Amino acid sequence: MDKIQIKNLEIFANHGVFPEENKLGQKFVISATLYTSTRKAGKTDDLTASIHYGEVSQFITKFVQEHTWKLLETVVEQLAEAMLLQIPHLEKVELEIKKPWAPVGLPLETVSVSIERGWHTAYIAMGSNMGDKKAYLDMGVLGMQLTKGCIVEAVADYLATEPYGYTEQDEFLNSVMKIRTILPPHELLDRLHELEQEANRVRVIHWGPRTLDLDILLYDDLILDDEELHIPHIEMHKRDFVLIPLAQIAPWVRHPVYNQTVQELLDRLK
Ligand code: PH2
Ligand code: MG
Ligand code: MG
Repeated sequence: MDKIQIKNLEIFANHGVFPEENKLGQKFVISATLYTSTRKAGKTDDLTASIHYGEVSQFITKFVQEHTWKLLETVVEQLAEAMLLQIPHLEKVELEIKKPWAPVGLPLETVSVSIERGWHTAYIAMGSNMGDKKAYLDMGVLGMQLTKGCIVEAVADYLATEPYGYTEQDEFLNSVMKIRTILPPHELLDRLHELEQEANRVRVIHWGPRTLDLDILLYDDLILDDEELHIPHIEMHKRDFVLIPLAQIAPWVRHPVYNQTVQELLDRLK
């Protein structure tokens, strides 16, 4: 992706673990790489189609001066989040913060912390088979819309489906939403669990009746497997109640393990 770079922006601020650092202040040096498509601005010569590096430099300076944190880690984490939330067209940012006067008492040049943060695209499956099912799916969508760092970009039509797996239960209402998020996978999962709790979900039988079930299907083209999370969702290619709504909003999206599009997976299941 194209990038715009700001190198070695000097800012006098008060971050540090020692109280003297907070009181006296010192020099911080920040470099930022802004990932964005410069194509449109490059063809039209229109600054509003790109990112104004002057304004970003002002933004960084103001932000770093108006807070006081102990750790460089916190400064760059908070700064990256604020930049991604507030700067239009910014897809990803790399930040480095250096402290040339770090009170280490040894002849070093600088200490620094560097991170990379960005926006991701995820698809979330929704299911409900208790109470006012439509209202529960609506709660899932609204809950995501109200989550900081999450934007709901599309919601598939709600679909009534027969229970799959454990069949002695009421029929489901299912859907899938497409979101943009700056949350990493496990933080997104925690947020989905909170929304399930807010919908009064009680886990009784595995795969049993539920007010609201929210599952991560895909997260960019990430493949991740650990105790808590499997991405892509392990069963998604076998479930028409997932593939039908997903194919409505993202037929061309490719499953990173099976290397087939959602439409191909659905056609194969039929
Ligand atoms: N979810 C399950 C198990 N079975 N069947 C349908 N039709 N829809 C679901 O969302 C569903 C299911 C476990 O998450
Ligand atoms: Mg599920
Ligand atoms: Mg679930």
